[in-house]
Amino acid sequence: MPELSIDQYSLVYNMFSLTIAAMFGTFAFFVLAKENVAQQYRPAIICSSLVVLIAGYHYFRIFQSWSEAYHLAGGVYAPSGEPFNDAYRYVDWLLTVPLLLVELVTVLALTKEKSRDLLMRLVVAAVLMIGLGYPGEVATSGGTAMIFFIASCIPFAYILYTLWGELQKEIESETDEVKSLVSKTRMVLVITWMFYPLAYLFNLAGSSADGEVAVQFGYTIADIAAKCGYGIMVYMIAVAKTQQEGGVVKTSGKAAAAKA
Ligand SMILES: *C/C=C(C)/C=C/C=C(C)/C=C/C1=C(C)CCCC1(C)C
Repeated sequence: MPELSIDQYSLVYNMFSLTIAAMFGTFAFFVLAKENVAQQYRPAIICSSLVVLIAGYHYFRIFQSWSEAYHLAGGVYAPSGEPFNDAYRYVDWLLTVPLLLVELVTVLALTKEKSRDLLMRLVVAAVLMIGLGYPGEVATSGGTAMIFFIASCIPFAYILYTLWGELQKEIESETDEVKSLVSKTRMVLVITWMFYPLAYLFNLAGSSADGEVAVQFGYTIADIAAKCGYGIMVYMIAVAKTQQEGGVVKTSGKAAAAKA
């Protein structure tokens, strides 16, 4: 681990802190706003809230690990000898990446068979992508890291292909508003997800102080966009579909009694 200046160390420290706030803030939003969408879209919002809760917890641990990995000595942050635990990220991805795909498919409320089939394949591909990435991340040889990188890119490409090719057919019958929201959400997914393999390659090139800071900074931005931002877009799809279908049917005790 490279030695860091006070500014470099603090930048990463503050970004981790910001990410914890963003994840838990978005969690509260999803919990409170769930009532604004119709029943059939709530599972998607529940998935979104799980994603940011799980990521918020992991960022808390990453933040602690970062604090313990460095100590201030003579005006610079030197490695304390305690390793910075990057495995939290992979554990986080293993749980949150499949859930992010579930969010998008469930908010569309496709037929049961179609969504089960799509989800099955997307979740398996997501687990393979992360599972194959990890041995490469911890490999000591560049050759091994490269082999696992390529292996992990295969399910990654499959996920992108499935979201564009197959999901496109499924949303043909939606209104223009929903179609455009789904396209934008997918766009956010691709742009933010691209960052992770790029950071992986960047790490392979060796770690300098600037490189380490850039990667950690980039991860936090990508995570906030891919989890909080994307989750809010999924929520917007749910709201649009709810409104088209006549809004949330609010039955107060009295109204329900009158109906019965
Ligand atoms: C919230 C966390 C997200 C959206 C994480 C996404 C992670 C990826 C898309 C990772 C992909 C990888 C490759 C395609 C190849 C190299 C190994 C990985 C795991 C970094």
